[in-house]
Amino acid sequence: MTTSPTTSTMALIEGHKPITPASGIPVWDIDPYDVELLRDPSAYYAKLRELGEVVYIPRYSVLAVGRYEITRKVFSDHENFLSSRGVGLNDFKLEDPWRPPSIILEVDQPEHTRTRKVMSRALSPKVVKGFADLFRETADTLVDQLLAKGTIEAVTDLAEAFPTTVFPKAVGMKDVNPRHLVDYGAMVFNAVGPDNALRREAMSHAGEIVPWINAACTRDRLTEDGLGAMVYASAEDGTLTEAEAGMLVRSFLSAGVDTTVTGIGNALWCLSQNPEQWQALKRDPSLIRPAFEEVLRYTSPVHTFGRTAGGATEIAGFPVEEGTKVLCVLGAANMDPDKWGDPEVFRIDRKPVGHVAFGAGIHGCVGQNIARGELEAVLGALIEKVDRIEPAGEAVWRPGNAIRALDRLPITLIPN
Ligand code: OVM
Repeated sequence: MTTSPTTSTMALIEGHKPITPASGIPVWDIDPYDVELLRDPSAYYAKLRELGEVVYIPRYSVLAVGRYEITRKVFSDHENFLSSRGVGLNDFKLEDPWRPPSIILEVDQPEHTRTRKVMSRALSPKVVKGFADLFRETADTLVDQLLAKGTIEAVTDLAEAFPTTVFPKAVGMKDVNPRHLVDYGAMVFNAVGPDNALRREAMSHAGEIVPWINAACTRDRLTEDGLGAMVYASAEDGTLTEAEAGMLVRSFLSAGVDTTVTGIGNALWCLSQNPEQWQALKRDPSLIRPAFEEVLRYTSPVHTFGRTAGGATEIAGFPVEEGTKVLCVLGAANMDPDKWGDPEVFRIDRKPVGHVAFGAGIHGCVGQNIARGELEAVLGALIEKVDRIEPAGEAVWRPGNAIRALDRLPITLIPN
């Protein structure tokens, strides 16, 4: 007897159910996780937007969106497009994820609200303001040291050095290992992609790093005065269990390091490539925050995150079947000329309200205030002490399944 395959017997593609796309959806034979594409995604972004509101990518049997309005709509539609089945290619309903799911990122309503409240209180503007002196003093010291060197490798010397110094202090970590924090970020963000060389290389460190991270999140490894203690205080008042508090501290370590490292590196790249914008920033420090928003729009540190259709739904009028993975290409949306007019121009006074670099909707980055606080400190120290930032060699991008970061950025800092 022959039977048509059912979900339970059918082979999965990258841990999710292969789909039959609705007729009329453009089919695009591309690998969006190809390393060359990831090093320079602009042509991919443009073609993705050009092909249609939504496209089907047979290589991974997924849909993808990249035009601004539809990307924002799908990404923030938490009722139809779930996070609990994973924000990468693996469908957590069909295959066990590589680690216990995050209880804020990888959950839906109503569970999400409870953990989100705890994290947004810990990362509130008021709390972040309390870190302003730590951030600025650290940035001043670091920039002074780097000015003494002159020519630096900005990725390691500044972009990695700053967050791996201040973030563990802000969280109140007793265990310090900058390398492990950076490598864990690489695991977390490459894990949302396919089982390619990038994911495998990142995961090859898991045996050493995962136990270290998990141990660093327990109450006895945290000081009494940091963000970690604030989360554990919610275990005291009955909002969370102690195990859940540990899981939320893990979320700090997952999402708080690689992202800000990338934000700083990308900001230095933008400013070293656009000296007139650097000079404009020096003339008008009130543009520090808008400049960072423009860096986020222009470089989209998190370039792609996914969602999973929880039931039969639609995108732009096309039927979408239950279990469909949808790649939301935030980097493409942030460069959509229909939204931004001249997206290829880096302008620190653009004030790109509505960019999706921090996502959108109920899952929008809960750490965006602290990210802005870190960048304000770094850029503030730089404009005060540095006259010019000059390229000192070739900038090299590092391909990532979710993050677009520099691998090397040689620059020379010329003092005032
Ligand atoms: C988490 C988390 C949150 C945001 C991003 C992220 C994939 C992880 O809660 O672990 O990176």
